[in-house]
Amino acid sequence: MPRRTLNLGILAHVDAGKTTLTERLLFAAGVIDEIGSVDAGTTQTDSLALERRRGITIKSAVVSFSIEDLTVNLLDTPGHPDFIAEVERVLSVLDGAVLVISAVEGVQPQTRVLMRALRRLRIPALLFVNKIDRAGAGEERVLRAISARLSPAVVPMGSVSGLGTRAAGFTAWGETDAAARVRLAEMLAERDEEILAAYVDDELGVPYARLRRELASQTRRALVYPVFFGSAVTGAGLPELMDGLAGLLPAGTGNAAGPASGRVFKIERGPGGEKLAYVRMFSGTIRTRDRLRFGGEGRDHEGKVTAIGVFERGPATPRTSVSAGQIARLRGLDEIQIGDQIGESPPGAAEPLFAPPTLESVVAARRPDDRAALRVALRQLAEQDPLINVRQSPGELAVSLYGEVQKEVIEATLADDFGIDVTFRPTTTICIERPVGSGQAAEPIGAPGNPFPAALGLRVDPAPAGSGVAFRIEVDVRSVPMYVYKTVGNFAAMMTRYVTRALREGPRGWRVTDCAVTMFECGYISPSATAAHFRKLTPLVLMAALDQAGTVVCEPMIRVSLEIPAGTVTPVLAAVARLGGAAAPPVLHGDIAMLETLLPAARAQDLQRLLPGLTGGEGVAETSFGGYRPLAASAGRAQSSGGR
Ligand SMILES: Nc1nc2c(ncn2[C@@H]2O[C@H](COP(=O)(O)OP(=O)(O)OP(=O)(O)O)[C@@H](O)[C@H]2O)c(=O)[nH]1
Ligand SMILES: [Mg+2]
Repeated sequence: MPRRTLNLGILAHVDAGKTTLTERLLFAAGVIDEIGSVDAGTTQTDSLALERRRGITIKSAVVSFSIEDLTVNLLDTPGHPDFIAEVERVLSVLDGAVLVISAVEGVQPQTRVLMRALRRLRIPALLFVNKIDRAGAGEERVLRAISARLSPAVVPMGSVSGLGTRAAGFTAWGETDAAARVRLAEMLAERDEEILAAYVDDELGVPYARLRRELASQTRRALVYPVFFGSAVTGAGLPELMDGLAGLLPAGTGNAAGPASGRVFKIERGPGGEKLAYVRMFSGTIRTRDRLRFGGEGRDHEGKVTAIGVFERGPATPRTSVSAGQIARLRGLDEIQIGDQIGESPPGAAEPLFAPPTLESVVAARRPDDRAALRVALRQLAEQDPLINVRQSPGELAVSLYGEVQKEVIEATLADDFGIDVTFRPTTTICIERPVGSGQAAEPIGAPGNPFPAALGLRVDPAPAGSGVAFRIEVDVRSVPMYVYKTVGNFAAMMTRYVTRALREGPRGWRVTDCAVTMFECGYISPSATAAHFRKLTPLVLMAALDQAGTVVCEPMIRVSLEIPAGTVTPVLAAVARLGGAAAPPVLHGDIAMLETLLPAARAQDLQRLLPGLTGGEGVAETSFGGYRPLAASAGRAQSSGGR
């Protein structure tokens, strides 16, 4: 019988204990004989020198272990919000997750961000309340916060003894725990008619085995979330959590005979600088020496797999093939990048889950001789790191950023791995441009500005905020050079790619979005017109159309939800006003005040820096992306080449 595989993500707010829990699970499953520690820098995951030095996880990492006939591929993720893009990649390849919550700190801002993502993607998850051995740990308090702030559909799986001491333990409830059984039946009955009918007849009348089956079924459909308690340091609650992994989360064998399809969620360089791609297979089988098609937005490549390492027990083991459900590390695909799809598209191609990076910084080599090397190094980092988006403007290299910690990590990586010392300019905000009106332009064949044997006309219209770019073709198919593009679909795909590329930098120097681009004219002289002519015409025509439409520069906004002591409302509101935000009147819950405000991204960071001082360390800020807002003085036509 083929082994079942569970691809399991470990997610949490920073420092909740993901890496420590990973280590514990590997130990409990017999993969390692000694338990490493994050503080001593000796864990299996967190293997990068920089992670060990800082004691935080920066990159996701994969390790495997077995529970009977089940192989668990565990993906340890970073909790720091600067590395959220790393988590986003991992989410797209998971069968299930463990969301770790500290019993001391309780539900934290990032816990909510991650839970929202799990719910949106309908990823089944177990909640693990960690650190029950630490002074200040809570049980009921944490459960109440979980129900109120994460999901009301949670099922506690047992009770804690010795809370807040080294001897803290967790005991799972069983058939004879009447009160827990009634609560479980009640929760499950909300989503199952049969259980409801039986439960209404007799609270204890539903057979226990039936309840457990229904709990597994509802957990696998991400309708309810079982809650376990324990300690990754002492090992309390670990056997119960492992039973939960094997019994409550979905695991499959997949269709190994189907067409090959997978997704790349991590890229690494091997000791010789060769590229290693971590792929989760959704269907089919890949063998060594197979030629594979892979790519992402606007990229299409082919390459030969030269070696395969499959995750089965601990790190990757050399194998000749990898099949549906498994995770493998592939060698030989030189052009591959993070986020790429292999073969057929896997289900649910990605729409961004989290806010885009709103900050960027110009990076420069300290030694002028390193300039070219820096360009190469950043390109390599961008291939393996979903966070690093490099933008080149004349004479400058800018990287997009989520925050200052990420900046420090990039700086250290460039120094450690590439021997390049860099300086960063102060962080600035990444704006976008939106068209304010409609505009159109055309280059007929033979026009003074058009040296090509091809004609193109494009119109730009504003589209609703957040809608992105839509491209439409409104020309007769007979005006399309079929000898170049073979099919209309192909032509549309290539034109979409040219348009997307041209919109990366608008008249004011920012990415143009929230617009509809319509092609209303097309022509060619056969057989001299080629794809290159349409590619070169597109930015010329589009920029002319955008100049006519006029664009407005918009800055990213962050919604900040604050929970502060009621006594600190006045100074906090004053600070919000100074930073340019307006806040609705605060809502009081006892001695806690809740308020919400919308601030420009850079100002939101200032507020987070000020908050501890303003609230005696008691205030909590939760941030989410609040869309883009026009900069006051920027509407109208472009006057000069740049908005930066
Ligand atoms: N007392 C106690 N300490 C714990 C427990 N789990 C983790 N810790 C400690 O908490 C700190 C953070 O643990 P990590 O495992 O690095 O947390 P993490 O969630 O992986 O952190 P990031 O990956 O950086 O987000 C370390 O000092 C651990 O020793 C626990 O169950 N009990
Ligand atoms: Mg970690």
